[in-house]
Amino acid sequence: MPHQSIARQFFHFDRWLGAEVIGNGNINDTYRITFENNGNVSTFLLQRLNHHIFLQPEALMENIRKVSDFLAVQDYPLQVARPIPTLEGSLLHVDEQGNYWRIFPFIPNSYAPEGPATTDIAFNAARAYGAFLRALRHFPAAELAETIPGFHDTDRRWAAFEDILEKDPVRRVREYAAVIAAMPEALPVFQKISDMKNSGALPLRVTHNDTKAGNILFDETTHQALSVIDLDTVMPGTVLSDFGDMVRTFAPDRPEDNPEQVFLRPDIITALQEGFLSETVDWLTETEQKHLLLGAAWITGEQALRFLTDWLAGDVYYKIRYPEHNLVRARNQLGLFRAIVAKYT
Ligand code: GN1
Ligand code: MG
Repeated sequence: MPHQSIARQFFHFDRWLGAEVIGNGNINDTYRITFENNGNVSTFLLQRLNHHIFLQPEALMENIRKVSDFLAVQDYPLQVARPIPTLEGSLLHVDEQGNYWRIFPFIPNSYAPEGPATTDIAFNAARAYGAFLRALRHFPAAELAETIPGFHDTDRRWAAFEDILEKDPVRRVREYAAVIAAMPEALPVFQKISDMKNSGALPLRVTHNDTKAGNILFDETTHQALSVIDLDTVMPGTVLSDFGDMVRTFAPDRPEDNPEQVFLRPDIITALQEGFLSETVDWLTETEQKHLLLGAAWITGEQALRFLTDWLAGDVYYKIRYPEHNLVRARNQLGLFRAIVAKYT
């Protein structure tokens, strides 16, 4: 019973009631665990942090601790799921295999809107992510470790792509030449973003960096946003990518791994803009506000590049559920990228 013995590093309890897999993250493994103590049943979220991707688990947890503590004393309308320490006071338990485990409170009666959401949900999600950024705008960014160096640096990601093309470790380059040939379509967008970052036109702020639809919890009954979750990549960045990842995941009419052609839903984009700006219009610069949709093109092109790179690398980063999963994702994101560029840039 590995999950039980891990849970016992964090809590004393009389009776173990079980663990079940929840969510569909591409990186970490997440379980809902339940146990009973003195007749009371408790539920928590247990997660194995992927330390092959997050190379400094302790620094990552320190980031989450600092950000959660900070949010707790801000005028911030959402719940904060603060990590729960082990009985020894550490935010991580390392098991005998060298896996890193952590526990968060479980937010009951909630759901994450994976798959096409309504305009109401999109508006509320964008407002919640906006409130998150607003609450963090005076957080001392220098106190945060970079949990994945160059996470949204497309110059670096492009170099990694070229490196894989050259090494061709699983011999996929020749067969997939057509999709590879489409990738440079994203370069002008990447270049614009890099230029704006380098010239200082985009202020460096504390951002979430993974603002997908699945990282926000809604109340099952009221359908109001409850909590922004997954703080693993909170670090200095630009708000363009946070707005962009919302467009990438809320606006399409199908999920990122659907093999059919993707269509954009313009009413969702409008709802995202309205929700986001309702929390940010008074403190974002004009340049930031003007380029939010360039952020959508950027982050979608980057996601296509990341999936394609992983496909060509032999599926070493994202979890896959079938052999061509990363290829399907890459094609889907390329289609979405084209749709965004055609209509919004
Ligand atoms: C990963 O694991 P998850 O679903 O939270 C990835 C994001 C991608 C996303 C694509 C650390 O997020 O950057 O946008 O998959 N997280 C990391 O679905 O790489
Ligand atoms: Mg994540």
